[in-house]
Amino acid sequence: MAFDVQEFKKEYQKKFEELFAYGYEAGSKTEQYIALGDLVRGLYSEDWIQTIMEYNKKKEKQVYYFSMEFLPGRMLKSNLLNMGILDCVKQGMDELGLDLDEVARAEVDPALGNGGLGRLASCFMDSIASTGLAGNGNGIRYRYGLFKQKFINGYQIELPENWLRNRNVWEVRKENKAVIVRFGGDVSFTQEDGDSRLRVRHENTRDILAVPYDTAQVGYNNGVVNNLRLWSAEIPYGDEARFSTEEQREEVKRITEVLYPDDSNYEGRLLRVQQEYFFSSAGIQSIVRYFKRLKLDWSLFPDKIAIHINDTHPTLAIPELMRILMDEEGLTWDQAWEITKKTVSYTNHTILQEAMERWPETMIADLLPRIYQIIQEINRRHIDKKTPLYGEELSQRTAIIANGQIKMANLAIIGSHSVNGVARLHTDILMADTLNDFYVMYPQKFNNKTNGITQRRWVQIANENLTAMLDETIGTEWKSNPEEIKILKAHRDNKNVLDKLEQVKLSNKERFAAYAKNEMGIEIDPTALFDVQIKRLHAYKRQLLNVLHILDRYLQLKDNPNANLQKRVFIFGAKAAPSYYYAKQIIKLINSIAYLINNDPSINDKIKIVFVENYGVSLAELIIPAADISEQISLAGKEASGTSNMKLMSNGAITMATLDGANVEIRDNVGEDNIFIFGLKSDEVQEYYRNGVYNSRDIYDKNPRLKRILNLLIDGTIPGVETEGRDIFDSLVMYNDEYFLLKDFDGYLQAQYEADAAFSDRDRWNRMALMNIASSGPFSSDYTILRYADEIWKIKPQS
Ligand code: 6GP
Repeated sequence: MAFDVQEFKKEYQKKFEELFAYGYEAGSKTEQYIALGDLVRGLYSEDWIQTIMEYNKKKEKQVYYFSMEFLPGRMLKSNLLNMGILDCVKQGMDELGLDLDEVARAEVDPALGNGGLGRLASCFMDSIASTGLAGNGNGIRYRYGLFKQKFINGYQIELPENWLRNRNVWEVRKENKAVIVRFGGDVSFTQEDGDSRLRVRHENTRDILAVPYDTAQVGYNNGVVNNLRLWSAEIPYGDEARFSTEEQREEVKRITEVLYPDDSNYEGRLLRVQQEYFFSSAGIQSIVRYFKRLKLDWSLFPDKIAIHINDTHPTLAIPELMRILMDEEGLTWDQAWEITKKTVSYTNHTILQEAMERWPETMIADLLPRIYQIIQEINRRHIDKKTPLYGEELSQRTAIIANGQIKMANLAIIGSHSVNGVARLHTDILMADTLNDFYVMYPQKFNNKTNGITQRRWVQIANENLTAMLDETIGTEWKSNPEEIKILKAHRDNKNVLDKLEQVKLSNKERFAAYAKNEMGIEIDPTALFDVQIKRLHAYKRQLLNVLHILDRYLQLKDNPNANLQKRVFIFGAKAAPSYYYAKQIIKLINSIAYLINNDPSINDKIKIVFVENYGVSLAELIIPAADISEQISLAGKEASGTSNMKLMSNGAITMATLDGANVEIRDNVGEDNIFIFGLKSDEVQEYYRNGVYNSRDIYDKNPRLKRILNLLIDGTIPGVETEGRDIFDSLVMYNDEYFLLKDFDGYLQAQYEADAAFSDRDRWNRMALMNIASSGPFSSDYTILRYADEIWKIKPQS
């Protein structure tokens, strides 16, 4: 985008005065940010309109990415970067006496997702626009995002996150595109004289208005501006009388009021299914409305539209599309079914049973009577068709409805043409185990799409120092073609380059150290090894294994204050689901250990623990560039992919990993010498589960070193964790350690010692970091998205 600094300064001053009626110098940071955001939105608006018009004119096939969660992070700098005006605006702001970074921090980070799944959706939106694909997002405009986390006395406290408090400059309310979503009511069938068709009558429904708020998704230097559409629930115009009591009005608003704060445990709540149907139905209605404008035969629907459902949360899009095609557009069951299956594709993000969505049949029957009938019919036909082919038993195991429950994954698989996992190992487990019954029936539906991340946000924006160093060393091609970063490998033995890399890392660590000091009052040494574990708190992710390692070091230093141990800073960021009691106990434990160790003078700063509050996208951007070690230590087979592993690698952290999720592929790319691998493998874990011979109590009894560490949890050494320490001890020792921490402990320690040794050899470590950066290109979400486009959605980048 052509733009010069002088012009920008003039425009900015004008915009500010227009909005606030005084000079920008006197404005607050928030006002200065709003003026800039407003200006930027104006700058891409023409491309936005143009992009959509082009798609319509060319009747381009478009993909609609349905996701209950999006975690975009702050959008200002990302938009400026993608528009190609970041440097210009930075300079202009500077000349106006403003610091762009400071102004950018006034943007509230929209936390409309829980973790990996939501952030993946946002990386994908960026990559879809940046690779020039015709794609749209479809989701929910939650009034409150994921809770804000505070620690009080070491315990997690959840506060509401009112992210819209200062106005959202990026969204555009599109009242004229609103649709009605209907709940409840009575379904009957009528047949007019001379009409061969049975007509569906759906009356006495509770009607809710779905109003879309659109946000531009700006592509990287390509003029493409796609759309992310988030729906908000409102009372239909002119229908106020039917919602006369406060209670009734609240009920409507409640649908899009708050994001469910759990990403691993599924709760069958009525409000959640209302949310799911609400945005699925609104999205499908707006797609059908668009398709009808093209004036094409219905059979061409799958040639113009691809609908992707991100996990099972939007699965009701399947029966909803069936309903509209049959009840409203008059297609037959067979026609509608053919279209639906060819249009929809589904990604699975977890094999954890507790995360698999199931709804009570009665709930769906009451809330969505017509949808319920359609699901029943899909199920009936499925069983009828498959029983003769696969026998009663297998067919029944794949039923959508069983024991009074509706299984959403089964509906998603049966009603779509593609089912993908998110890393090679994960997909293998789906096919061989979790979804094996379906794999037997539909082998051609299954495929893998290993996750990716956008280096635009995670390197270019988060790590400006590294970006500058890369540009200087290998040129700028890597920015538009991430694979090209592999050229860096040629410099692996160049001492000058390795030293520069070390400097970059050090300055990022200094930046984080300043944050720790100012925000948390913790002093850390930027030359220490920064050991980072940032992700949701969950037992399978094994933050506790990290804790056991810290306690081992603590004991060594207590025994011998001069023990020759690498100085380390352990950095944690993690939210626990509010109802996940055990995860919250682990948070309390880590905070208590941090208090104990950080304040113990005999430890002499050889261990510091920093548990940041309210971890999210913005904090990730601060922590990831500062990391030396990336902890990816989930029990093998449990983490579907992981994506922080990719972000950390791209920033030169060395992965400490089990062979789980995408770690396996990271190892393949980076090579054994540039990663630390330990622990049980997925098939070994499976074997233990099958034969049931694991006995953690036995390990505790026979391993004195581990026993001594575990006893710290219950002997009063750690202050204030009487209950937590006991419960956690019991889970590991008495209740047989579900996630095999004790089994993997020795291997983990060994790997950590190797890391210490490697870190003390500066050239060796820097070379490892370089090799990680140089091998990270294939994990760009641009490539992931191009594979989705080519193999699942059948759409091509625009020229
Ligand atoms: C997560 C997986 O746990 C993580 O391994 C993966 O990288 C990420 O999805 C993106 O694919 N799953 C979820 O966040 C989730 O809610 C239902 O699954």
